[in-house]
Amino acid sequence: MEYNHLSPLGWNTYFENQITQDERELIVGKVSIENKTNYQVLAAGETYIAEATGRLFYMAETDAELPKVGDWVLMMEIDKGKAVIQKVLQRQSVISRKVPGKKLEEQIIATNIDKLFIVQGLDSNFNLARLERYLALAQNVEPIIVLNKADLCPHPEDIVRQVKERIKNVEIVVAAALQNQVSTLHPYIKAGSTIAIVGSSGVGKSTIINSLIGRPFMATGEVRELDSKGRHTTTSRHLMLLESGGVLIDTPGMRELQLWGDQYSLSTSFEDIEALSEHCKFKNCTHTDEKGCAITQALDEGSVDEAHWINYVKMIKELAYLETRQDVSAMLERKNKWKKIHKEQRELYKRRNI
Ligand SMILES: Nc1nc2c(ncn2[C@@H]2O[C@H](COP(=O)(O)OP(=O)(O)O)[C@@H](O)[C@H]2O)c(=O)[nH]1
Ligand SMILES: [Mg+2]
Ligand SMILES: [Zn+2]
Repeated sequence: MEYNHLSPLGWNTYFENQITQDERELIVGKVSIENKTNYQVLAAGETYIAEATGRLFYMAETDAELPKVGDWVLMMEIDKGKAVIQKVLQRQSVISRKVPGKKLEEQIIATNIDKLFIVQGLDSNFNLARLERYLALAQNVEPIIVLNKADLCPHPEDIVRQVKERIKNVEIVVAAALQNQVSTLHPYIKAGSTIAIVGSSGVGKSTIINSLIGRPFMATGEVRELDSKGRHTTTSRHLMLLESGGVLIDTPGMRELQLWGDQYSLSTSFEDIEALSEHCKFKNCTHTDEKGCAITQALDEGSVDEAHWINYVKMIKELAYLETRQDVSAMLERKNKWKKIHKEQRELYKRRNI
């Protein structure tokens, strides 16, 4: 099978190298929608409705191992436009959170992402602590903060300055999607590169996508889907290929974003604090009331923002709790091991500026 035609969807040698000789007969596709019982999969010039094989379900230790939007899968055609998914190729990146509620399980938001648009509204929705939390999603992925609804804010530049003071080294753009002012996003959208869009419900994710596509493609506004018991259901994620090149993934608004990861997830939002923590007297310092804590000292001196520190301590606690749970800790270890293997490759991609 020739794979070149898959490159607009983000196909590369990392995936191609995973295909064995025997598997070359199978159809390669990218999961674009996850429905309750099946998937929509984009392949060369054809869209399939596919189910996962029983074997795939049986072999999966956790839900995270089943096909997710963004995954490259190997399929066998069973009828015109119908297929069964036999294998999920190893992912290059994953963005995930803890499932809402008490259960300690990973919920995958999207896979094989290159960039992440983290959207907030420049209205009452704007919240720095929430931005820091969303940035923890961006593992192996380049985050871009998108401040939307600029039309509702008299001085967006003041807010941009506030963000820059607290979050270093992350790009920030301003948009007004309802007015079709999204050109600040264009430089990030490239053929063969996949961008997921995340943010709370109502910040304008779907409006941004419609404006980028140039027509009303996604439903916008108050689209709250309720199941028969009146609970909010997870609306499916949508992956779409832009005519101009580039792949976008719309994700349902998240009411709560609980972390799924290890301390490594905090390095983007809290680079400054993590650097200081190397000077704490105790290795296991909690940065709250220990003597010789470099962070609380910086706090006293006013060189670290108090709200920034409070959010850091809160998120560290949340992650530490996950790591004390043995079953979870094993899963995180697997995620981590995989992360190390691909770190080098990611750096290569960054240099190539994909
Ligand atoms: N004033 C203003 N409203 C916007 C803008 N972008 C989106 N909206 C509105 O915000 C509401 C939620 O937008 P939607 O795209 O559905 O948000 P989503 O839940 O993040 O997908 C809709 O009523 C949009 O018309 C914007 O730039 N300015
Ligand atoms: Mg939406
Ligand atoms: Zn400390």
